[in-house]
Amino acid sequence: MISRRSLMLGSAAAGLVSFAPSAIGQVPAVDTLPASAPTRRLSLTAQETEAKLLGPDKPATRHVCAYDGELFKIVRGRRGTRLIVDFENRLPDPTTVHWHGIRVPYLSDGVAPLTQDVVPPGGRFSYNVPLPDTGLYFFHPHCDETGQVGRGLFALLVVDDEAEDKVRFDAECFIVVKDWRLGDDGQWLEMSTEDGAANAGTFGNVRATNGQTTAPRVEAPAYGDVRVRTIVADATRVIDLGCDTDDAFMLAVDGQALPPVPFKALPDDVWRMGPAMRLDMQVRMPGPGQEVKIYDYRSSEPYLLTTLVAVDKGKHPSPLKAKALPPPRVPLPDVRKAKKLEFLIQMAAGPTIVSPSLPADDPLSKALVNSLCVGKTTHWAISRDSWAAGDALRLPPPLARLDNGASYIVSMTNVTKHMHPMHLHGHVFRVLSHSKKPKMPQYLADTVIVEPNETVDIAFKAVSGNWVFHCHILEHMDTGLMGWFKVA
Ligand SMILES: [Cu+2]
Repeated sequence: MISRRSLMLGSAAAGLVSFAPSAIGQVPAVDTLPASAPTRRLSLTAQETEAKLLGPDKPATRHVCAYDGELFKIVRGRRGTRLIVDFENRLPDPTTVHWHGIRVPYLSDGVAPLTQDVVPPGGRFSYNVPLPDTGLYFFHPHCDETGQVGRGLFALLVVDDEAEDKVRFDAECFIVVKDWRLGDDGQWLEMSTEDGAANAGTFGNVRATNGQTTAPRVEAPAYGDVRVRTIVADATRVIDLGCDTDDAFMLAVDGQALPPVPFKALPDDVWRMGPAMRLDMQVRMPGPGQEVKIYDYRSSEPYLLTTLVAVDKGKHPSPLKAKALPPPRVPLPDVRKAKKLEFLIQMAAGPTIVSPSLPADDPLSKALVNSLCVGKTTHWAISRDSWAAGDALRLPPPLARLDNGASYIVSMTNVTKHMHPMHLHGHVFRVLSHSKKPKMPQYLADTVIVEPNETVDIAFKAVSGNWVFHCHILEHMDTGLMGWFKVA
């Protein structure tokens, strides 16, 4: 398989496309752990493999992408430790690694060209990944993300710590929502379509949980409490997560604990999750032989994600009690002193897109994005500015220049017909309000859905770095729905 990108990489290597992140203007990088923090070295490769994605008796799929050749890999680390990740790209295409939701120094954020150049085939890059916060995270490429994540390139990163260990669960269960785009012959279909990119995204035609086309059945102790940890790793799909028992609580959003919320207290008894969003929940198991079913209720027919099967492990019925996780340790914004920035999420309107002009000596006015990591066309914009795409390879100016340590409210209004899960790199933000959902609990997150005709306000304490802010429906990002903040 020779892709457009590998052909283009030939030109890049020949110097026809040249760009170094240094031209953007580097700012001080902030490390979120002390230099004395214990360090663990981790080798990581991105590589191709084969897998039977359609089922055991169906043809195997070639050119599956996976870290260390292992689909749905789970990496676990202790809070307060630092991972030094020696990454090697064994794919035939350039790539990078982005540590989603982890507060890394921005030079390890994995965004070409803002924080690093692409890692070419055969290339290496060392990432400094401090783990200052517990929770469920993941990592994935930030170059040709639609194609590479679409073919399986991501892994879960679970950060545990002693305070959390004390909140004992009887079992832990992971639900990874990730569909495939495959023909009957088991080979990949085109990951992106023009129609999808300009609308809700291109959906997978084979639904799967943890890579399996039939919902996993997971045994758990009868009368026990299961920690169910769900992530939407799909590029497109938005789910309404819920279950068929009232004995369930929401414990953490995007890894950040909140006071437990009973599912039955949520609007429609579900939690809406778009691409990249995570949820930790507690489910109380019924008696031996009985089941709890976890569904995506957004499908026309509820789609079964996982069945928990209660097995007798000698536990007896006990009063239901929510298991609160230790509170988050992320820096919180001072909302009263925060400066408010307002943005529109909109369709790109071709020639009407204008960028504020920059002084001619500003390096940004010359900065070009490496064409390897951008989409073919532009459909979307943030306040009239689109990320580079197609032949328009100029890096847009920052959405705003922010001060390190200052608090900001970012108010996003979605004037499109589609929802957009917006992700801010390098920060965990407080979700202040959803204009269409006044009864939402208070929570922290790194990705938040903005519904059509909705305004969502988030607040955060800015950390020095060049940080992108984008829609996590990957085709929307590839076709313009990305901007960046310069924090210095
Ligand atoms: Cu979007």
